Amino acid sequence: MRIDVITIFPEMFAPFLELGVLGRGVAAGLLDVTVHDLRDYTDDPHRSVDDEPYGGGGGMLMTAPPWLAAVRALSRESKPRRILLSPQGRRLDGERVAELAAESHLLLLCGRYEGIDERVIDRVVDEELSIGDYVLSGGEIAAMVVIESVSREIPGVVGLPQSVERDSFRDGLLDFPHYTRPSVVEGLAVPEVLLSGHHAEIEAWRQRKALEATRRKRPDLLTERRDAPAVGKSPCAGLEEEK
Ligand code: 4GX
Repeated sequence: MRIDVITIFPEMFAPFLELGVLGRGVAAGLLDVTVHDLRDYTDDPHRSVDDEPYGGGGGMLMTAPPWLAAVRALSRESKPRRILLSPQGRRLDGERVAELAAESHLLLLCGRYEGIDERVIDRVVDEELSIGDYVLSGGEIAAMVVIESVSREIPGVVGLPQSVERDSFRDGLLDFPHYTRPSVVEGLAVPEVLLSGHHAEIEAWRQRKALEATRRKRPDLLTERRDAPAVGKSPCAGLEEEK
């Protein structure tokens, strides 16, 4: 997959693209991420990208011409899905992440200031995407969230496929609790079943704990599931009430 990013702060992306799981995926050529400086697409000596809003109101807006030039320049060889990170966008979730991972080319637009001239959205944006209902100072961190979550869906990026399958949300449930050495921490022992070597019992315990955790911490996930079982036949039915 090819991903291009447009930003006035390309330096923000360097360690993010070099380190960890994503760094390995990039180094292995499983995804090809290029970060572009919006100012390279200006044509004035000051390389300016902002101006005052028509109608007043204070703050600054990003002007349209550099964005139009940058997006068109990066859409030459292939037609990318052009995504503006914005609190006005549709909210990102695991389903959208999987859909985006099926694209061959993404172009992520990272705005700053009070936003971008609306005509950029009219002309060269396919969709607006939000990572959540809070306000960031720019789209860069949101773009990193998109890149990291999407890259994990590309085969080979995450080491063991079973790590991806087991992750939270994969089957619509939160993760079960995990334990490693030492076997006792401040008087808290590892649950006996995990030391038993009974793989079927361990699997059943993990499934039950995942359901319990979901019901306690994120009950909305159980009612929102598209394949949610009918009321009364819920996977949580019969679970002991816990504090
Ligand atoms: N999920 N922001 C973008 C500037 C801006 C505003 C409007 C384009 C249009 C955000 C979020 C987010 C803050 C990034 C405002 N650019 N992005 N920025 N939440 O809060 O994605």
